[in-house]
Amino acid sequence: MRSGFVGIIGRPNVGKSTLLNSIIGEKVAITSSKAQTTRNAIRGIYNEEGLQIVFIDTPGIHKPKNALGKYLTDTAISTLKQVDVILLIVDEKLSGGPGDKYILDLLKQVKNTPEILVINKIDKIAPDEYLEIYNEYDAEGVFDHIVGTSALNDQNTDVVIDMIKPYINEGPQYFPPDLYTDNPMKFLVSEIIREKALMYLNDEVPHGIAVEIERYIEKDNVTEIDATIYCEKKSHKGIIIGAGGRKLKGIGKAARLEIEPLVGTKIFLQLWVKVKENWRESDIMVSNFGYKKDND
Ligand SMILES: Nc1nc2c(ncn2[C@@H]2O[C@H](COP(=O)(O)OP(=O)(O)OP(=O)(O)O)[C@@H](O)[C@H]2O)c(=O)[nH]1
Ligand SMILES: [Mg+2]
Repeated sequence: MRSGFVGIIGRPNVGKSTLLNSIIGEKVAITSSKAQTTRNAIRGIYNEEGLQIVFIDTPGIHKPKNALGKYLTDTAISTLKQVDVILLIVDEKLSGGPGDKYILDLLKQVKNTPEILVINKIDKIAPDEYLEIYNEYDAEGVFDHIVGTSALNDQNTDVVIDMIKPYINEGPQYFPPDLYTDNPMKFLVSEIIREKALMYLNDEVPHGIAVEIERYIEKDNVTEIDATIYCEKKSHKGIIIGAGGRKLKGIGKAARLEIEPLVGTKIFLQLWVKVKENWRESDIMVSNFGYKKDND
């Protein structure tokens, strides 16, 4: 048996979670067009006969503006030390910004761990633009391999797996071979609700959203779920609920349609919206929402 861990890191919104889902072939992590979607280290398990690779998707590394942002970036950075292979994901934009430089400096400090650069969203660029990005990163002398992907179209993500395989050494089978994530169902449900809320919301509201499952009761043919969507301002609450409650209903319906096949029963989903003023600024509130280190 060979097994190992692979960390997926990069700036927000480059497609890390989309790549994880494409590699695993299941929706493990939620994705959205808004930056800072992922908030926890999310494990997706790739299984093959005699081989198990645990991929760890991480929050986008950015310059933190609040307690939540600090937690997100810390989570991503701490993953670097725990893995056998590091994937740095970048997208089609040419770098040069301080965010990228910061991440490259972090990678240069990591010794003895193979590092693979994934240039994602190649569906959006021409070959010569790809080459420019390739050369820019290649010149850093950090990466063992560089590969272009379109995670959204499942293009070349199998090549990423093939590049990783030679670095996976003998090891235990960490999880049963039919498991593709070890995240509990309740967590997946709360994430799906958050994803649908992100989908329906614009501007400054999404970043201040958190979802808490208040009640989760499994009956024979139905699962009853009560969840609260938290936001940071009273005005945001109104936006989430929408005129005549229509937006909240839409969020609930979209979430239910995705949760039902996952849970395998009918879902009775009730959503509430509550305000927790500026919760992202407070270490305590951030950790109360479950954004805390495993050993805290
Ligand atoms: N065109 C295109 N869009 C992509 C591709 N991969 C991801 N996206 C889109 O990019 C956006 C961000 O994707 P995510 O997977 O949520 O990005 P992330 O890096 O996990 O973002 P954070 O969790 O916020 O750090 C979504 O709208 C995706 O649909 C791709 O290969 N091509
Ligand atoms: Mg993500």
